[in-house]
Amino acid sequence: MLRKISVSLAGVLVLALAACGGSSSGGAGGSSSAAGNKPLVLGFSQVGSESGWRSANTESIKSAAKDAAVDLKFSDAQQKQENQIKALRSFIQQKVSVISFSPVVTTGWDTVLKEAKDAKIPVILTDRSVDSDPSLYVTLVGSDFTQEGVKAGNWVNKEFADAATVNIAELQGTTGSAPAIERKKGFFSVVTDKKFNLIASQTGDFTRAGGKQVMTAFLKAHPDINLLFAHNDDMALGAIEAIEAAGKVPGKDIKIISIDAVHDGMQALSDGKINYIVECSPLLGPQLMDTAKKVLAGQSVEKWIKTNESEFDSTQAKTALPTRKY
Ligand code: GYE
Repeated sequence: MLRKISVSLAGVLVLALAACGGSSSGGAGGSSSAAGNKPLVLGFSQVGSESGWRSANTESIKSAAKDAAVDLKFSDAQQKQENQIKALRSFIQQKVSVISFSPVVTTGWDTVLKEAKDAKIPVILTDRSVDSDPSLYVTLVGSDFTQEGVKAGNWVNKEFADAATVNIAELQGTTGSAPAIERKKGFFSVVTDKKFNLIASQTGDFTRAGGKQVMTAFLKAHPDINLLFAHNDDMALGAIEAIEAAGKVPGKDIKIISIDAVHDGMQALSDGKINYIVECSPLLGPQLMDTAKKVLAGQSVEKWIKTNESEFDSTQAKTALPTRKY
């Protein structure tokens, strides 16, 4: 009888200890909350899930938050600015420590950014920039899209060095977004020779379905396209389906250059269906967590924390594919 009681007492003790341990280490940043520091709460408004790039970016942000013991409030705007503005306002109401977002378009942010500033919540832009007064955000963690366009254009100049005329079709990213504006600008700042004719240019909204639909229409109206410049891999992949459906050979009858270097794009490049890809890295999570911590600690950070990126032809894609993370 006595033995029975002591055994069950021990059981209660074990349970009680486990419960204690659970509460002090539970949740993000458990050990720091035990020490009295609240975990950093990051409100993040994502553009949507329009592309392979975006999925990899979301995954990078979520896993980096976990690794850094950051309490992430993640919201998906489904490519709508009004949803992003709503999410930002809700983060302000919740008094998060830091707000970050990847702005779907460059314009229309002044009011909500001022609201965040008034609430003394620092804002870090990820991936895409805005055209607001730079004092309304702390920094931008992301790529140089103009430079990506320039790299794409430099390849085109080399590839078509001996051609007499080149008819170009362009699949633009989301209208009004920083990558669509800047990639176009960079590309046509170097693709300037008179032999280049831009015969078709329209948005495919960075999606595979958009790329396929717009390219199908392009092919009907213009049987003489020599080159497709797609602002991202997903639209190029959609366009490949349209080109094949029209009985043409992507990568041969129509050369294709795109930007991102996500897994499926790299596969098409290694198969010879895309001819060249300029890399844009979606793995911004660790840099974002790092920057958020620095900003909260009062340390100064660069106004633009740029991402390092490379470029790939078919041979380089074959080498890179097996170890590619996204
Ligand atoms: O290139 C595209 C995505 O903003 C850099 O958005 C990003 C772009 C990326 O949908 O695939």
